[in-house]
Amino acid sequence: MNNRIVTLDEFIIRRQKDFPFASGELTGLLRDIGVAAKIVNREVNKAGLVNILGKAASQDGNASGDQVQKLDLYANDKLIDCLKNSGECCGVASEENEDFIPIPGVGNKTSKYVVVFDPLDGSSNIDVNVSVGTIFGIYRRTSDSKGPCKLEDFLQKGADLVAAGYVLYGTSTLLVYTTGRGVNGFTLDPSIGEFCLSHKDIQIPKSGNYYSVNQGYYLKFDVEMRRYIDQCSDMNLRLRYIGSMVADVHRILFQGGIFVYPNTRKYPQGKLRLVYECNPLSFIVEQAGGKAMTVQLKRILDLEVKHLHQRATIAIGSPEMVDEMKAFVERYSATPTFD
Ligand code: P6P
Repeated sequence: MNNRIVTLDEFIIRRQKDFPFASGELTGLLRDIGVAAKIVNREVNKAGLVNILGKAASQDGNASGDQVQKLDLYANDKLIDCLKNSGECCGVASEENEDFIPIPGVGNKTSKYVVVFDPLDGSSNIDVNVSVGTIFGIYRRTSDSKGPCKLEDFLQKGADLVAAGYVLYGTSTLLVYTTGRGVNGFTLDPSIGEFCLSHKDIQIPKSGNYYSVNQGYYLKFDVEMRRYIDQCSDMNLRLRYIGSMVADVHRILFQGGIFVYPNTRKYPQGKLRLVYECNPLSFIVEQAGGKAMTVQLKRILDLEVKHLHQRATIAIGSPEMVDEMKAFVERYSATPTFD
């Protein structure tokens, strides 16, 4: 077997040939995100040694009301800096910022991409050394390229993503991404400071033995979701829930299973954010052969995006298991559902 090292940079450049009209901007953008991931990884790995653990000074939380961790803000700043310096992106939207951030062009160069990201998803786990992750999505801007980016550039459906990926800071640091031609994974080799191709053409198992849901909210779910979760338990599936969506979905991408975050009284629209959690991860999982829909049976990537921090319910994972969940909702739902 050819075990020659293929770095992320080399792979991205090689894949650029797949896009006959590629001008190299997307390539540059993906490489810059890789650099940001290495910088964030360095701090995540030594978070306990420097004063970036714990809660940030600002007590008012972020746009989603979550308590902000110091490392969240560090990761956010580093991603924004890298994307600003890349010259390949004309704006970013982050979970940590209420509004999008226009990035002025360098010279008379006008970039044609915008980037959405959750800089450090699952950050409540940081202080207890549990895996956290960065999630990103890339859109081609729709606004007039002569001016600054506009809100419309960020409110595109997930189906219009040109690329999406995540970085999982776990026992090793893994970057997984897609540009719509399959999903590939790269493990960071600290000895050479490069992400190296480690998981080529990832395909999600058609079914699996894991289900991932916050069982603590069971009684707060609608009856059809409770019945579906009962069925998972009756089938002796194994419950795995870390409270970090990137880590939970990553397990399912590699080993099969389903991750579900239904609506509850506290989160009637669902808790997870559509723009920078559900859409990018759904693009990746669909590209790997999986499915992702709301628990109201709408395909995640087809959802209208009305505002940056919009929430959604989600059931994502192995195609056969998402279909089973769909069958449950159709059978038990109090109100008939129509496609
Ligand atoms: P709960 C982390 O805050 C996050 O956004 C996702 O990464 C994770 O899946 C979910 O929220 C956990 O939410 O309500 O189960 O603690």
